[in-house]
Amino acid sequence: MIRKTGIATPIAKRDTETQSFADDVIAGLSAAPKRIPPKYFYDSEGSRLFEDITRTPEYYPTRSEHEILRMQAGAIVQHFPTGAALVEFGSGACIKVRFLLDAARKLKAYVPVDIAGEFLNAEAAALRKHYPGLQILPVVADFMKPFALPDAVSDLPKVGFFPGSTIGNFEPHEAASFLRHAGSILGAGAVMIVGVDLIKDESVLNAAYNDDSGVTARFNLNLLRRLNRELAGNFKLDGFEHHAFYNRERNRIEMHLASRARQKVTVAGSTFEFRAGETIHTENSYKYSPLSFAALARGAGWTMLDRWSDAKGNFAVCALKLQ
Ligand code: SAH
Ligand code: AVI
Repeated sequence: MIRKTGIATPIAKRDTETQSFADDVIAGLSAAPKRIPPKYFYDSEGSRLFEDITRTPEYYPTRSEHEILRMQAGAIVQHFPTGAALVEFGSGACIKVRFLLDAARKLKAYVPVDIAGEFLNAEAAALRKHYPGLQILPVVADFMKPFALPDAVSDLPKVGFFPGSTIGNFEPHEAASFLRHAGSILGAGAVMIVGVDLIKDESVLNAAYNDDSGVTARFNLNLLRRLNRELAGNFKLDGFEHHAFYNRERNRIEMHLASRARQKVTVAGSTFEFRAGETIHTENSYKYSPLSFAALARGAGWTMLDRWSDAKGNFAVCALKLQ
């Protein structure tokens, strides 16, 4: 950061959510290399753009996970206790859960948890029409922080659902702390169903995050729009470009926004200088082997009960049990 503008900030009274967004952005853009946490992709437009990504021909994870859930829903729900509440972390458009809701007739409640509140409430309302007998109790929360489940499910056994390989967007140590935290939210004896993207040919991975239609680039650049709108930023959208590549040493896709020229940008009342080519690191998407994921889960207190893959071996859905 090169200076504080000293303006009594254009965001007259920041609510706590906006304040922690501003704090994270100032801390991330003051760091070297610059970074912003990926959870900030998901304003309503970002959530819609993510859904568009899942429909691109290059983005295989969603199709692979759908194939597994379609073929194996019956086997997966065998692990659910009768009368359980299903708690989904990062539920997005609540599409994948329908495979489980259709197969698990004896669920008492579904609790979708997501940071994108407006999108979550709209998707939960749409789901209620399809499952009139099921209690659908959305919770708007950052799932990395402590949050409470609705009172209506406190006495029910819990099953966690964390699809999409969203776990890959954490650093491995954060993934382990998330799993521990999820265990304490779900309680003793809990089962959790987790989607994990697998290590594979680099050309497949690079294509999935560099689709020809440019949707992933729009998803990445939408973060700058959000910074301009919510934190009084003055990012020029054509001043940055989408970069995504597989880092084979660390088994992760990295997404960045690269500055096309030397420039200064003001956001959240602070000004930051960019060199030409300098990037903001916006996301990691870690890929695991079945063994490396089982080891990570074990270290966080979960035993792998079962695992299913799609026919191409692109993706895995894992059933974990709290030790
Ligand atoms: N589960 C869906 C959506 C995946 S996109 C699928 O598999 O297709 C990732 C989702 O996680 C988004 O809906 C995003 O809003 C949510 N998310 C990301 N970080 C989050 C956080 N820290 N707390 C709560 N939700 C988060
Ligand atoms: C939500 N998450 C698992 C996606 C991923 O693949 O890491 C987000 C995404 N980023 C770019 N394309 C999709």
